[in-house]
Amino acid sequence: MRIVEVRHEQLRLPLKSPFVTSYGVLKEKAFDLYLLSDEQGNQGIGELVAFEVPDYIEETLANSRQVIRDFLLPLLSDKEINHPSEVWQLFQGIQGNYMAKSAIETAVWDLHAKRHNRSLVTYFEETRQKIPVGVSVGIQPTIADLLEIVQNYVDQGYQRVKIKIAPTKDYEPLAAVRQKFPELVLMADANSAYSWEDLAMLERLDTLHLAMIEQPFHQRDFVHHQQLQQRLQTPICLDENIRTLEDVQTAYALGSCQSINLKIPRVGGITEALRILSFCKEKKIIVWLGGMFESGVGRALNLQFASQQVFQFPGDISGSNRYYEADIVTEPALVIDGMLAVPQGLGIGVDLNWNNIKRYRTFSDRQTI
Ligand code: OSB
Ligand code: MG
Repeated sequence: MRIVEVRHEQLRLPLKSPFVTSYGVLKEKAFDLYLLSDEQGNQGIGELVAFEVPDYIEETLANSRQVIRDFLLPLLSDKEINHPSEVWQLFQGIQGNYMAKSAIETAVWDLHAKRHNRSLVTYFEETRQKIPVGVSVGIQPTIADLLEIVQNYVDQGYQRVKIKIAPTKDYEPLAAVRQKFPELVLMADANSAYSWEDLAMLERLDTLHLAMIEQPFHQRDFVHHQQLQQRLQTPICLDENIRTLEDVQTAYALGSCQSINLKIPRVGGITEALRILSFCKEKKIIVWLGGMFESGVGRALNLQFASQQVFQFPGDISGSNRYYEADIVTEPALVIDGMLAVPQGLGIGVDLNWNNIKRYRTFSDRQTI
């Protein structure tokens, strides 16, 4: 198979409500789609999820676009690709830029599956048709607001609730949620907002029976996560620290965490995500699938990948209506009894809603490669 044409769509979807984390406020999600065509006219789609501001990790939407245009697409030009994992190999000479690589690599997986009349799940082991889902709740102005929002998600059937924390918005809101929902599978995500000086607060969180505490310290810091894990009963989960299998191996060797938030785009695509998954299985590391406010395209990909049995802990894949009024696929993901169904069609299993793409599009072009 050869990639002969690339269509690039830039979009901007308004969020239903602003999402507040320790690093900032998100009001709308800008993202791009890359539609790759082969010489037979089959088409695969990948979503570029990088944020406009380099606050979560260092990549931005603008620099990912540039890396895709100037370095990644030229590497595909005139190449015969027999299996999508070969793209991972082709991209090895380009350092970092995981989200850029993932946008293209996942499009090739979708394309390969469609070309061979397969659903993406057929490339994975031990898959399920429905997966249990969780939700990530941003920092709220008041504890009353937070309790109301959590109640709302619990009523909708979400099986796990993650709450964003930041200094001064941590123990009290979490304790209030725990008191009102004693049995809830509850966790906190700090997005790197703390340092070792905050040990006393983190030890107080340890009394709340949290399922895990996600990324308390800096995204390059394996050492203090290890020292913290030694002092806490609550499992530490790493998100921003993990870009490659080698990062997971480092965390495992040191004992920096007991759990990994795996995001396909943060590790450069499906091939690397599969390598990480098999290491986690072997070492019995709790692994769950995170999210990046994906549109229906990235969400469909996440659903295909999360269909694997190894994902027992409900991740951050929520119903489309948790994020957006309207989505850009014809059948947006809908939570029923705390579960999302894995789309059944070929490839990632969803079709684009072109009316909505036109409505939210900010730029579009196509090139032959
Ligand atoms: O830290 O997991 C995170 C969203 C964007 C960037 C980073 C994170 C998140 C979330 C929400 O927590 C995940 C989602 O619901 O898509
Ligand atoms: Mg996180």
